Amino acid sequence: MNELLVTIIFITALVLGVYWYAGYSIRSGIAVDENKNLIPDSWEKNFDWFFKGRNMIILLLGIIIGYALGNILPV
Ligand SMILES: [Ca+2]
Repeated sequence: MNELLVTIIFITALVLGVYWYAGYSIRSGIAVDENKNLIPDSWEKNFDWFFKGRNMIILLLGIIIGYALGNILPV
């Protein structure tokens, strides 16, 4: 169970890192964002769902972490 939690936290950090990098790359001019929707245009074609579902994905990861913690920590 502990390995599962570490894996989930790692995945969450990775996902948040990608969201952060998307914003960072636009602000710093590494990526082009012609339509100003804060998604690098080169990512939009393939990873549109990843940004559209952003709130849902973060919520889901939070629930999974909470659930895993609830199973690990003694009550
Ligand atoms: Ca864009």
